[in-house]
Amino acid sequence: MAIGFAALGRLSVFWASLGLSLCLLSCAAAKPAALPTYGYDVIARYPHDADAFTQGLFYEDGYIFESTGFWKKSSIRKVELETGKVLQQENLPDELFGEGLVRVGNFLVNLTWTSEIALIFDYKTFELKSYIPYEGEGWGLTTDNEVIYMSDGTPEIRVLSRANLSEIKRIPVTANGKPVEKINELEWIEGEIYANIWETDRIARIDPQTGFVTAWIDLSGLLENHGTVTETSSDLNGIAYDKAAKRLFVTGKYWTHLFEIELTAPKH
Ligand SMILES: [Ca+2]
Repeated sequence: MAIGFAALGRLSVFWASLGLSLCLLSCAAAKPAALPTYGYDVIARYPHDADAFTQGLFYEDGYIFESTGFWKKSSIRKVELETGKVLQQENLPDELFGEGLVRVGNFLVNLTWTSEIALIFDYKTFELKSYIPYEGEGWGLTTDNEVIYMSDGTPEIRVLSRANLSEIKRIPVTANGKPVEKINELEWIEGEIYANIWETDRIARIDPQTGFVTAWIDLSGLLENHGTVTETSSDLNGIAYDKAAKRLFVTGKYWTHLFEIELTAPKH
């Protein structure tokens, strides 16, 4: 029996819909699931030096430790959380642009952006003791008290020895299989690396074993709705964690405030 044009038409519709059904199955499976995105609640806010170009931030011994960048404005600081008052400060030489900061025992390690040296300061006196060279750019630092994690402007996090900053390995950081650019300030929090992503309002939560971003934190509106936007206020940057009280602090470059935040249920 010959198949008429009408029957052919029905067949083509059938095949087309079958193809669509197959695509819905396979195409959905091929497309990676969106990563959960956490929101935030502001728990408290504290004054922050609006002239501090925040590069490194951590909480230790009841104080905020902060490093600042920019030419002729780079420094390391010990700051009183509640008042934002700078209790202790050491300025970097004018030719250095400061970056990340981490404590290693009796020392503070402070990266420089393009000078390829890490400055080693005494933790208590802030006296500059020595420096250690490295290759490439220096961005963020944190530690899990076993090793040091360093970002350098690439989608990789360097893992360094706490003894001498020698490189142990690199962790390629990916989100849904794509390299994550501009990984900036870092914080080790309960087995994860939290990372500011430069020029965004987002923090990535990174699994240090795989380098996979497991979730995002969207901090858009934080300064606008809870602080003061100024002519100079710039990028979100700076994450600190009070391990004992499980308090999470964030701030930004030239921001008027430092915030304690809590994460809210993720949207998928
Ligand atoms: Ca930090």
